[in-house]
Amino acid sequence: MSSQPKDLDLEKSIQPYDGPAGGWGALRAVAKAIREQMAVARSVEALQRVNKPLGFDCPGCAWPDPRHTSSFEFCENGAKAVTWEATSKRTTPEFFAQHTLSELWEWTDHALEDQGRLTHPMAYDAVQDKYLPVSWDEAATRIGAALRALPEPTMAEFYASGRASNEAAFLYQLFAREYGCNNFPDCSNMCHEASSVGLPEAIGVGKGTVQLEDFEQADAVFCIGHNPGTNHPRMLGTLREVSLRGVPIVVLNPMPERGLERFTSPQDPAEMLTGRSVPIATTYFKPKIGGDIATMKGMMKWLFEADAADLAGGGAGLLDRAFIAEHTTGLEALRDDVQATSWESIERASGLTRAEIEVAAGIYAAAEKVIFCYGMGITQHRHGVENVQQLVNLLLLRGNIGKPGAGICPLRGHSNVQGDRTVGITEKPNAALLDGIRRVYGFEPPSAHGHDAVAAVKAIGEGRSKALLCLGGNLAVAMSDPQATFPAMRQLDLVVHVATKLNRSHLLPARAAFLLPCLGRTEIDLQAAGPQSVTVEDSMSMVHASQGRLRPASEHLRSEPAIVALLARATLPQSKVDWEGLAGDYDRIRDDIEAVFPIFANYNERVRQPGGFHLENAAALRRWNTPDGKARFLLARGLDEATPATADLLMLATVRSHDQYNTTIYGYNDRYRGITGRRDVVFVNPDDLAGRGLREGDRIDVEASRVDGTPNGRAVRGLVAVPYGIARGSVAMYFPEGNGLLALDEHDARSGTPGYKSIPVRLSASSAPVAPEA
Ligand SMILES: Nc1nc2c(c(=O)[nH]1)N[C@H]1C(S)=C(S)[C@@H](COP(=O)(O)OP(=O)(O)OC[C@H]3O[C@@H](n4cnc5c(=O)[nH]c(N)nc54)[C@H](O)[C@@H]3O)O[C@H]1N2
Ligand SMILES: Nc1nc2c(c(=O)[nH]1)N[C@H]1C(S)=C(S)[C@@H](COP(=O)(O)OP(=O)(O)OC[C@H]3O[C@@H](n4cnc5c(=O)[nH]c(N)nc54)[C@H](O)[C@@H]3O)O[C@H]1N2
Ligand SMILES: [Mo]
Repeated sequence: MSSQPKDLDLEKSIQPYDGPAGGWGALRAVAKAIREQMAVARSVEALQRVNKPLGFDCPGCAWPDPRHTSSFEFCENGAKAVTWEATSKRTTPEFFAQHTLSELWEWTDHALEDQGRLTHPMAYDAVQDKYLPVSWDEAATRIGAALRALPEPTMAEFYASGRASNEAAFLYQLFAREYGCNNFPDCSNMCHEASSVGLPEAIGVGKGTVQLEDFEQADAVFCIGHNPGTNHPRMLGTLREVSLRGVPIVVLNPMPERGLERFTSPQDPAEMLTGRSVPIATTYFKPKIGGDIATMKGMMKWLFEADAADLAGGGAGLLDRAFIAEHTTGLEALRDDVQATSWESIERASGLTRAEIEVAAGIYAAAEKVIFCYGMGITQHRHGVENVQQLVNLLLLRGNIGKPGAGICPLRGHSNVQGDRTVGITEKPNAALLDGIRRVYGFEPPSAHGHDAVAAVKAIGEGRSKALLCLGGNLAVAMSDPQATFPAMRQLDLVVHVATKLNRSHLLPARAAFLLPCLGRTEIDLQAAGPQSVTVEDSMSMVHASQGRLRPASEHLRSEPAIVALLARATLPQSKVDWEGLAGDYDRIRDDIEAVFPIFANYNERVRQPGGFHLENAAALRRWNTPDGKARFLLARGLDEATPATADLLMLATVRSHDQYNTTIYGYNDRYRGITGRRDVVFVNPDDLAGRGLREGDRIDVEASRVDGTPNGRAVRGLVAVPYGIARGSVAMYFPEGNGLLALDEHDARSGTPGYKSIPVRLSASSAPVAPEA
């Protein structure tokens, strides 16, 4: 799987990292990525075009750009994402002729993708156990026939990963809906679904309410459960500015993350030459994994107490009473819940002391305008929705939503995951979406709710779904429970992958399997009407154009919109949609998006302005699209999802290394955490390690439990113990290696998000033999 190929010298592979984030280490890493992946000229051309007005949108993350007009903003992991896509390496029909799928299965995830870009449409041949070349037309004809042959359209699943453009995603959902189903498992179901469910209930929109400019006005910023040094590196530039203004940045994260501690900006020649760095966090608290509800309740408890004391002393109080009265409901129930929660239980569940929580709350209360940023450390829990809603509660108490310099800022993952949702990738279509489709296309879209990612994999496993189409991604590896997911995929009648590179999901063939290679963001997309741009929406609802400039990796590649249109035509001979016309001219797709979603008024015109345009966000304007028209304080019962039932249980989170993009493993280093050349590690607090009689470098077994402490039958064995400054009671290992610890039904009850960051585990000396040197 994705562990490094051979056993390594411990001392060389585990060494604390003393430097700042960014700096020369980042430049060296980019030089290495270029050297390994591509000709220098091609890479210079590619990197010069990233996030420019006439360039392409960086596939690295969804952090916005200062108006998309600045000169090249250096970002190590963005550069890695670009070179990985624009690589000179190719995965050709000759490659597939040489390797059976069973053989490729033994390769690492890194090695599979490192073969380079897919060049030809391929179809699986079960007799030879190989992918063989197929023409586009034949592939489409066979796929269309297989889809039409299903007894019910609801037996097909339409997966999407968040890199697809608005145009591709819109056509994809249109295809699925005209075909007759709402089964849209997508990567957000494993990512920010807790935000998509939790935020609308509280504030009426499922997105963040801040824009980049708000960071210039905020007077406190909280970074909760996200690691920008690795996952949103351009955000460090913003946080650096905030820090230089003397504004407090409070971090709540069980792990020390270097990017949140200090940063040397590669954009700043003086810092680069002198080696100076800018401190990021003014205060860094390390709650336990899963301790966020308790931390938020503790901060609210202090706030209510300090508010009462201030009122008693003749002050105006610390709550924003005018805002609360005019805009919210539910305050009394929240206050009762928080007051009924003891400090002792808050300390136990959060892993923080009362004094620490009071410091955090004091900084919060002293600031007029506060932004809360958060990531997977909040959402990927069994109580992800409640986590998100407690953050909102705390913000609402001081009117920190819908005013300049304040708000909630979920850090989205894939570069267009938010846009895909906006244009209709959802298993629960609302009336407006269905009306829009009816009005514009004249067919009756299905209204029954479809499957999210967990439900889709379950349906596949139980034989209720028989076809799976994947617009990008690596569903089988990204999903929890490979023991259940991998065999399920092999039972399908049809699987279709639209992809840029080979990954493990492609090696789980169904009765019929197709691998369809597509253009990437960096490449010229030529259609009937000429070269096309696509559009994407970033984490802050800015929509802008992206146009590739590189020669495509192969002449056989097609664009995602063109592939979706081809499959739709082959599947729906009576279609009411002019697929060919739409795919030939993306302006027409945008006209249709605008017709279905009025929020995109004047889409083509507005997206041609440099920097694009902002999609209106009602909550940011203090218009609350909730049933009672108010922002709502919402309760979370209890304090954390899984106070481990027995003392020997620890809580494990799976996290990303610095050298990966989700299931794409660029390499085996995790520079800021001091790991070189390996991924088979588990980060443990030194006291927790010693308490089990274990030491640095020991091989240990990680056995997973259900929340009640009974084993769930899943384990990862033989990991190397790394003593680390992580909160007590908490351990971390890498994703996807840790996915085997989590059963499919261990997810947030409300949003279906797998509990990737709340896995109760026991650690013990390993019984597994150490893998021999390769
Ligand atoms: N280079 C690179 N960029 C990426 C990605 C990538 O893989 N590589 N992935 C993209 C995607 S799809 C996404 S969703 C984002 C992910 O970006 P992040 O949200 O930063 O993702 P993670 O690495 O999963 O780490 C989350 C952080 O949560 C902390 N954490 C774990 N458990 C808890 C907890 O219980 N409470 C709190 N407060 N913190 C906790 C961890 O210590 C870690 O620092 O990044 C996007 N950008
Ligand atoms: N244990 C654990 N599991 C997790 C997570 C975690 O933190 N812990 N995080 C979850 C999260 S936040 C997410 S978002 C999911 C990610 O799940 P996915 O989005 O399904 O996975 P990726 O690894 O991003 O997909 C990588 C593949 O996308 C394809 N690809 C790349 N670029 C393009 C393109 O432009 N077009 C097309 N068609 N294909 C392309 C390539 O073939 C590549 O192999 O994983 C989730 N799984
Ligand atoms: Mo994500």
